[in-house]
Amino acid sequence: MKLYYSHNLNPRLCVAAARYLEAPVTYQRASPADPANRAEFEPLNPNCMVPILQFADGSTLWETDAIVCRLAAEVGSDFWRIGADQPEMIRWISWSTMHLTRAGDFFYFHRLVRPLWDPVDPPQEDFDEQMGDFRRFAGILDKVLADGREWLVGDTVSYADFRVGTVYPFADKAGLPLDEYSNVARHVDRLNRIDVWRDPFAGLD
Ligand SMILES: N[C@@H](CCC(=O)N[C@@H](CS)C(=O)NCC(=O)O)C(=O)O
Repeated sequence: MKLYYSHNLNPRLCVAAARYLEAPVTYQRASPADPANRAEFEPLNPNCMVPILQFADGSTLWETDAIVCRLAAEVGSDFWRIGADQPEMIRWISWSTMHLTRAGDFFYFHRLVRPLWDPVDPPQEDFDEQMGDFRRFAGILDKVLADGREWLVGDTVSYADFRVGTVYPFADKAGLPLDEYSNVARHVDRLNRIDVWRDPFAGLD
């Protein structure tokens, strides 16, 4: 299997998870957003985005969560929870996507990505509104983690932690005030103790 990736938000998460799982994939750096590469990537993923997992027969699976689900099944890991813990993990995946990461992604995009080609910021009110959302959801996560738990689902790290942590590695550069939420900051530290989370691209392009 081949995993196409870039260094951006979701592919970073996917590469970290694949490496954590020690999944049997080869890694291929890609720039699907480059107009010159559209014809190559549109058949692989109609969204023209990475990550993309390609199988030996040429077929593909796209979307980070689906790829991690597939790779965890491949290696038989409970990093992707099954059974009674699965709804709880799905809850955090959904919550991250719809709430914390959605608000954080606004800052990731407008502070790190969009300025590469467009210098014009959206109105300040947009930043204020998104920061209000980000703080609200970071506060909710902080309260959940205040019970002293190390990980979000059970006693070991799961994909719930990786998904909720999607924007953590970019927080400083994106100006996300995670360090003001002490329990979230501890979650950030715990994830950073995992080598492949801290540096998923070690040895890769
Ligand atoms: N919902 C998709 C989102 C994928 C996505 O947004 N990919 C972006 C990076 S975060 C992308 O391919 N951008 C072009 C690039 O990185 O070259 C997923 O979770 O995998």
